[in-house]
Order: sequence, then C-alpha cells, then structure tokens
Amino acid sequence: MKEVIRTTCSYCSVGCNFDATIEDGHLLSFLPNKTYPVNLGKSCPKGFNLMKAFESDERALTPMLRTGAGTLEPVGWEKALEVFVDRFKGIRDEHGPESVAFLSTGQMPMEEMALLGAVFKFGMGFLHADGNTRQCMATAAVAYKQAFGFDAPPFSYKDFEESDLLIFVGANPVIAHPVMWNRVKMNKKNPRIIVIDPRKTKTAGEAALHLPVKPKGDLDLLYAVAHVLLERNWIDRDFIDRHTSGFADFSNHLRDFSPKSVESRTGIPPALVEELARMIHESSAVSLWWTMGVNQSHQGVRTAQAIINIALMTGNIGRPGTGPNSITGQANAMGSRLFSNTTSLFAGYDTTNDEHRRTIAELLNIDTDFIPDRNGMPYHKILEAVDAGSIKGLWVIATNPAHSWIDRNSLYGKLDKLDFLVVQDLYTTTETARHADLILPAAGSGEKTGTFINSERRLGIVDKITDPPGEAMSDFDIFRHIADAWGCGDMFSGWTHPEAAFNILQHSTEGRPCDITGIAGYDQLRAAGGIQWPYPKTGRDDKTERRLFADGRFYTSDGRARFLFEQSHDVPEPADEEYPVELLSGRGSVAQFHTQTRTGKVAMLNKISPQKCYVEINPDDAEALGLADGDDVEVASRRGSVIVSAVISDGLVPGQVFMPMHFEETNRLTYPAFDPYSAEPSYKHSAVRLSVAHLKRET
Ligand SMILES: Nc1nc2c(c(=O)[nH]1)N[C@H]1C(S)=C(S)[C@@H](COP(=O)(O)OP(=O)(O)OC[C@H]3O[C@@H](n4cnc5c(=O)[nH]c(N)nc54)[C@H](O)[C@@H]3O)O[C@H]1N2
Ligand SMILES: Nc1nc2c(c(=O)[nH]1)N[C@H]1C(S)=C(S)[C@@H](COP(=O)(O)OP(=O)(O)OC[C@H]3O[C@@H](n4cnc5c(=O)[nH]c(N)nc54)[C@H](O)[C@@H]3O)O[C@H]1N2
Ligand code: SF4
Ligand SMILES: [Mo]
Repeated sequence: MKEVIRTTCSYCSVGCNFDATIEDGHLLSFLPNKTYPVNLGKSCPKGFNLMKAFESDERALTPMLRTGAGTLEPVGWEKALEVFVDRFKGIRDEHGPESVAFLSTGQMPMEEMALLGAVFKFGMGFLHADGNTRQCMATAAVAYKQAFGFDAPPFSYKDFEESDLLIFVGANPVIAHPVMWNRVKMNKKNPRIIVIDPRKTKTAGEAALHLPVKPKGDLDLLYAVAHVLLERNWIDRDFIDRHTSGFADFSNHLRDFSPKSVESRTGIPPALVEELARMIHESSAVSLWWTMGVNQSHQGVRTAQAIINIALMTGNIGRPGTGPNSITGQANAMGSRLFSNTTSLFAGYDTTNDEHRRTIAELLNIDTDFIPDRNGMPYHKILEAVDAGSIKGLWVIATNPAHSWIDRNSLYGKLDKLDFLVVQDLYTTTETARHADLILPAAGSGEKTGTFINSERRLGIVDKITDPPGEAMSDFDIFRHIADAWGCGDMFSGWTHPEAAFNILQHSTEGRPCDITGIAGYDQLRAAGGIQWPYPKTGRDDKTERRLFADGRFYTSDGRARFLFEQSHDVPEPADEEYPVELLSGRGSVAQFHTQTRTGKVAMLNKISPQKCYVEINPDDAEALGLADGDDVEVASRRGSVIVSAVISDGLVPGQVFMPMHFEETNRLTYPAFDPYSAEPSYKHSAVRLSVAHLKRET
C-alpha cells in the first residue's frame, strides 16, 4: 500500500518540507511539499537528495569498538553500552565529574538534544557540554539576549516579501539558503537589495549595491552608517524614546565614526556610506539580514548589535518587512539554542539562577541539586582542557570537529590525548569517527521522529520514512539506553518517546517568550504546516506567519531594547610581509553541506559541485604568481600548508582569497581567534601566503 509521509529537510535552517511516497517500506519519491508555508513546492538539490545520503555503505550498522590491535570491530549494543558506562564512570571516579564532556549539534531534533543535555548533566552528573552551534549561532544568540533580553530572532520569511530595502551583511543566501532566497524573489515591491561582503558573491550579483567591506570592517562601517543617520536626523525619535535604552550613550559613541574617519578600516568611500544611509531613510520597510560573515568574528557580538542598533534607531522593527534578522544555519540550530541544555536550561532558563533551576527541577520531578548551578565551558575551553589533560573523556554527537574546527591541525594532537572518545554518527568514516574508541550508529533524520525549529522560529515535524539500517538507532533511543545502562533511567521515565519529550519541553516554556504550550501535539504541527513560537495556550494569534515585537515591548526587565556598542578592534592576525594575503572561508556550493559526510555520498550532488579543494583568487594576484585557472597552488599559514587548485575569480579583490569549508584543507590554515562574549570562532579571517605548488600534497 502506498503512503505519503511529510518530513522536514535536515540540512539548512530554511526548514523545507518534503512528501515521501513509500510502498512496503521502499521510498518511491521524495518531492517538495507544495503547500508548506516555507518552501511552497520549492527545493534545492540537497533537499531533493536528502534520503540518498542515508543509503551509503559507509553507514555505521553496529556499534564499533577499537581493539587492542587498533582496529575498529563491530560489537553488539549490550557490549557497547557496557564499555561506554565503564570507561566514562572510570574516568569520572579517577578524575572527577569535570573530566568528561560532550560536543553536539544543531542537526538533531530538539527532543533528542534536550534528552542528551538532561541525561548528561542531571543524570550522569557531568558539567561540560557544548555544540557546533558555538561555531555558528552563538554570536547571534548572545547579541539578541543582551539587546532584547531573550534569544529571539524577530522575523518571519514573509518579511522578505514585505521589505522595500533588504540589507544582507555577511550572508550569501543564494548559495546557503537557496529556497529562502525565493522569498526575496517573490517580493512584489521591486525592493532594493544591498549586500555587504568582501566578496562579490552570487547574492551580491543580484544586488543594487554591493559594498566590498574590508574583512571585519563591518563594525566601523555600521557605526558610520549610524553616524550619518544621526547627523541627518534620519532617526525615529518617538520609537527610541518609548522602546529603547542607552541611545544617548550610543550617540556619543558615534561621534568618532564619521564615514571619512573610518574609511581606511572599512575600505568603503564616504559617498557610499551616505548613499546607504539615505536609502535606509527613504525606505518605509527596511530589513537587515546577517549570517556567518558577522557571527564568525573576533567582534561578532558587537557587530550583530550594530545591526540591531540601526534597526532600533530607525524604528525598523515589529512592522512588516523590517527587523534586525539573524538567519540561522543548521536545520535545528534554533531548537538547540532553546532546548539543548548546554549553555542555558530548557526554554532559555538560566543555570546560575536558583529560581530557574528550581522551576526546571519541579518540571522534571527531580531534586534541584541534580542541576548544576554554573555553566560548563564553551567549545574552545573544552578542547583546551583536553589538551591540558583535565578532560579525558569526550562524546561527540552529530558533528565532525576533526574537519570543521578552527585550526584543526592542533585538534588532532588533542584528540589523541583523550583516554576515551565516543563518536555517535551515521557513518564510520568521518574525520572524527576515525579517531574514535567507540562508534555508536545513529539513525538519520528521515529514519526517526521529532521536531526542528527553523530560522523563523517555526516548529516543523521530522517524520520517520524508512527504518535505519542494521542496528542503528535514533539518537533518542541511544540516549535512553545510555541512561538505563548508567543507572539513571528512572529520572527519565517520562521521556518514553519523542512526543512525550515534546510535551515535557512544552511545559518548560509556559510563560516564557518561547511559550509553545498551545500546540496540541505533533498532529497539530503536521496539520498546520508548522507553527512559529510563541504559541501560548491563551492570548495567541493564529496567523500562519508572525513576527515579534509588534507592540514595541522587549523581554528585558524594563521592556526596552538596549543599544550596545564598543570600540572596534584590529583583526587578531593581520596580513603582514610574511603572510600578506587575507583568507576568507565559507560555503562554496549549493550542493555541498559542511564536511560533506552526507552530501559527498550523493553522486548527483558531486556531479554539480567541485570535487577538489580550491582557492578563489583575484585575476591580478593570479597573474603575479603566474597562475592559470586550475593550477595547483600552495596556501600556507602559520598553522600549516595545503596544496589546492586555483580558481580565478573577479569576485575577490586583490590581497584576499576564499576557500570553501567543505574540504578538510581549509581549517588546517585558519587562525584560532574567538569573540570575547560568544566564544564563537572567527573562521573568516586568517593571514596566508600563496606560492606556486612545489610541495607534495599533504595527507
Ligand atoms: N549549500 C550549503 N548551504 C548551507 C550550509 C552548507 O554547508 N552548504 N551550511 C548551513 C549553515 S550551518 C550555515 S551557518 C549557513 C551559513 O550561511 P552564510 O553565512 O550565508 O555562508 P558563508 O559562506 O559561511 O558566509 C557568508 C559570507 O560571509 C562573507 N564574509 C567573510 N568575512 C566577512 C566579513 O568580515 N564581513 C562581511 N560582511 N562578510 C564576510 C563571505 O565572503 C561569505 O560570502 O549556511 C547554511 N546553508
Ligand atoms: N573554515 C570554516 N570552518 C567552518 C565554517 C566556516 O564558515 N569556515 N562554518 C562553521 C559552521 S557555521 C558550522 S555549523 C560547522 C559545522 O561543522 P560540523 O557539525 O562538524 O559539520 P557536519 O558535516 O554537518 O557534521 C555533522 C555530523 O553529524 C552527522 N549526522 C547528521 N545527522 C545526524 C543525526 O541525526 N544523528 C547523528 N548522531 N549524527 C548525525 C553527519 O554524518 C556528520 O558527520 O562548521 C564550522 N566550520
Ligand atoms: S534550502 Fe535548506 S531546507 Fe530547503 S531543501 Fe535546501 S537544504 Fe533543505
Ligand atoms: Mo552553521
């Protein structure tokens, strides 16, 4: 019998829905759903091929344990769980509860993330836990929390259609959020599009104005724009007075940021800054969108807040087509931000607040003492502790840091220092899994059930289409088995299946900004085409698309949004004589996702994307090196060197090059700098040197 099951794509945060037609357990077709309010029948190549990535012979089919001889051998679940518990308990008994950590993800359903955090911290009694969302969204989360009182991206995708001016800062949605870009195309107001990016990207190619800002010059540039807006009195004084705090101090701060005075730092001529400010003033609905070009920076939080400040001072928030809008990255980065239990408790509750801990303890029916009263270390500190030998056990779930972490060469030595490394993934072959002592085989998104929250705060259903192969299990079931084997299963007896976990999480949101107590279970999510938070039991509106802050009230204690700012800082590793070129990195192809563990296994996607690592270089720089398109070139930084192909592109200005993160070479070069507030790595700026290849390719 044929059956059609709808599910949410588990690559990017757009959150497209697909209809899977199955017959006798076999997938007949996988097509974008025509009525889902997010994608309305559209897909990108990754989404169409989502289920194909799961058919690989590199799948982990049974748990695999490293033997004395150093090889990974299949073992049953019973043995795997026994070893997991023995080794981690052994480390804990010898070195204490701070000697084991986990690193996880924005790619698992929120019920799974929530269960993981609860089992690890409340059940197993550990403290240090972080996720790859630190590599990605930490900056935006901190920026919003400080400015609005809660991590609350205010927009709905409808805003793309309702703006008359859209400003993209450090975002390349044509490549990274392709279906979302369709929503911009659906805008009937003939909007003007501005792109601020050092490179002339595909998105910049569609813009009326491209500002090729110097890498990390955004903070000065945005302050200069604010300076002009203030000087010309192109501000919304009424909104500022009624709904914000800190504007007088911000105005003082802006004095030093005339477009002329910052030109050498931004590379943008004053006339263009004036033009941008004028366009903002003359438009009735301005939206500002940012992604990794802002977040991944040594001054990311303040840069994101400089964007927020422009929206606040011009009253571009809470109305259709407006907002300072962070586009998120992974399919469930937003769910992870709210429910992962890594940097805050469920529903954004604060670990260090006694009352908040009591509330969560009551909800879970556990003793408050089981909930740690301080935050664990962020990602880079966890790795430093591994290096220093104080963290001896690491559990890596649905992320591949041996490829994706900044300055990954240095990570290798660290992973080898661990006494016990567990990797829980779909495949046995990821760069990280190759270092594992134990691999736990997990089901992929179409092989299990749960929910994701997309970029516009929409909860969408992930439904099971096919069974996972071999003995692979959903992460949810793996965590439950681990809790039982550890001896803390009783604490989670209510978490019988994903929807039961969803109900618990719903309760945790009562009265919070992200209140979702009004959702009548998975069936309503299925029927409604996803639901955006907030969706409380009472006093909600039932529109399909909603934005926040229409009433001008924010989640801070005084209800006002805060202007936050500071001096800009030089890039941590400036180009110099020895390493004279600036290296940018990011997404290179619409067909590849991150470290390619999934997309790289799909023939059709490999056909339409580069198969070898490359560096994009300006024609003048290429000529100076005597390079032709496709030639091998050595790219070296103080961390290491790699040999890659040259791609000559006039999208780059001289002195800057770009490498895609999809190849393991790129993070051999990156310089490990971090934002001081969010601890997010500054992946997009390092100093390198190019020379015509003469070395053998590194392995
Ligand atoms: N095809 C595909 N899509 C994806 C992903 C994928 O791997 N592949 N990953 C998903 C995830 S997790 C994420 S986080 C998003 C990322 O989505 P994006 O952030 O849009 O993608 P990136 O290419 O990482 O970075 C965006 C741009 O920042 C620019 N940039 C670099 N430095 C600066 C700077 O100092 N200032 C400014 N203004 N711009 C700068 C780069 O040139 C780049 O064009 O994509 C998601 N979608
Ligand atoms: N140089 C440079 N580096 C970067 C970036 C950059 O712009 N430049 N961007 C950074 C960003 S924004 C991000 S988000 C990170 C991403 O970095 P990673 O998270 O390391 O990248 P992925 O390849 O997505 O790894 C996810 C892993 O989870 C597995 N997986 C998928 N689904 C499931 C599941 O349901 N369960 C389990 N157990 N496993 C699953 C996949 O097979 C894969 O091995 O990279 C960062 N690294
Ligand atoms: S745009 Fe993102 S969510 Fe939509 S199909 Fe492509 S990868 Fe999946
Ligand atoms: Mo990301």
